Amino acid sequence: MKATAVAHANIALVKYWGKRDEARMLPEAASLSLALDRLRTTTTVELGDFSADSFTLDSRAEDPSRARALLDAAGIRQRARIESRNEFPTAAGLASSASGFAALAVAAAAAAGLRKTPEELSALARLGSGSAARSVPGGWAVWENESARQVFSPTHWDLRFCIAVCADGEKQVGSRDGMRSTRETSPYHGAWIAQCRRDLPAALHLLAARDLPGLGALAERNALRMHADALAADPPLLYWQPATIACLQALRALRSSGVQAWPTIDAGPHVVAICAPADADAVEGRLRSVPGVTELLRCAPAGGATLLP
Ligand code: 2P0
Repeated sequence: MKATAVAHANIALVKYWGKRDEARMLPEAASLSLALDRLRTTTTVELGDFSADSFTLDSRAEDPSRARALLDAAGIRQRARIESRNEFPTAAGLASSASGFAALAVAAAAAAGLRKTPEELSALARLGSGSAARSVPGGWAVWENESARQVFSPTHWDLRFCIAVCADGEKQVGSRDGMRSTRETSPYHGAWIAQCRRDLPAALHLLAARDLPGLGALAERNALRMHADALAADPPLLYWQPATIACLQALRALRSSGVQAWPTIDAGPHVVAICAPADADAVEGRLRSVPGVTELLRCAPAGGATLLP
């Protein structure tokens, strides 16, 4: 009746920005991501005869309706008491919904005594948040339809992801509304989706070959094209802060001095620099000196969602 699971958020190198089916939470194009060790969420689900569902995130009460939709989809009718803890700054807008819904799916199924395959758990997590589908298998994961699958293990390639936190506070437009508005109003959206379909096979090839300059440059282009699509929405979606652009310039300058590091940016202001472990000190040192960067978080590859004993 009670279970606890841990999951890691992920960063996409080929991003998901647009649904082909909103009700079923299916993406227009496939995406590729890596789970990150320090972006960890622990969620406990207790099922019982409570008067109502409750959901706390870092001890603050939150609306349980998205969690309830996931439980309903799993056939769980009992009321749930859900407690979730993030080991990273949620307020800074790092992608906590991916790790949160992945941990919730795994913990809820276990609490209800349901036997589900990894694919079924990934599909369940997707109903909470699309990117959560990729946090269930963890490692390098591809999500195309109902569920995501791991395509390379976290040990395939020892990389570092240095997250430069570029603003405090929640972002103004959430991903769900942002991608809907972009899909409906951006004249570039068709080109963005077509590009993602070309980027995925190329990225998998570069990933198999552990080609950092190739994959890093692809990830930077993919992220900037996603933002170009969002910038072209009506009303425009501008997720960046001055520090975001300063980080992009800093990484460009680092590369011209021989340090190999490439940026990616989700639907928010933070910059995630991809580099080899040997270069992580130099990358972090440079990003830390950028005005407006408030925090740096160095992450390594992580695995999938797991149940705690
Ligand atoms: C990604 N993002 O691939 C992209 C890149 C943000 C930018 O997945 O509506 O929270 O719950 O499916 O998964 C964030 O979107 O949106 C996201 P919903 P989600 O990581």
